[in-house]
Amino acid sequence: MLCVCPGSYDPVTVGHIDIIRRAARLTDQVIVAVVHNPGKEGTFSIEERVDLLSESLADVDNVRLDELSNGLLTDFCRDVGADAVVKGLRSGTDFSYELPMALMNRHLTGLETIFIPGDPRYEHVSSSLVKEVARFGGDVSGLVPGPVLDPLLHRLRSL
Ligand code: COD
Repeated sequence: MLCVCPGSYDPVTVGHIDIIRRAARLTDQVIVAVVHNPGKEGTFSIEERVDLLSESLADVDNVRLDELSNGLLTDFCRDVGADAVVKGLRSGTDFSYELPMALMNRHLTGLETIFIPGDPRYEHVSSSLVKEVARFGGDVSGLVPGPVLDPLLHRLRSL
């Protein structure tokens, strides 16, 4: 089975990594698709996000990285031959956000979405909160993978 884990990953957090690693244990191959949101200026470029993910997942054999710019996830999944999308759920709020997308993707091409419950240890972890805490000097070590910490602090200092 081939699954796609799509997201903004700006930057990748320990919550994302937990879901991707668990998806990789359940399936033959995982493609992590870094999605470019045309309406949103990112903290990291798509290429930088791919590099940080790649370093953070270097020990997982059946994961590869790809980019999705300006297109539908359903088209991307059809092109790579994916069987399903895998998403992490932290809370009911995540579910309310994710369910309409899952239903729309199924409506468009029949693409199924598999939800994995997030590890409660990372329930409070999101890319946006990590950036906010780091920007104001809070300790975010342990919330992002090792390879992300220095580039994140460096980038936020230069903004
Ligand atoms: N624990 C568990 N799961 C987590 C955690 C955590 N701490 N943090 C994040 N996650 C999960 C999220 O719930 C999500 O499933 C995934 O990780 C990625 O999260 P983000 O925040 O990096 O990415 P999003 O939510 O911005 O990604 C949205 C997409 C880019 C996937 C979506 O907009 C999309 O599919 N866009 C492509 C265009 C398209 O097809 N649009 C129509 C959709 S119907």
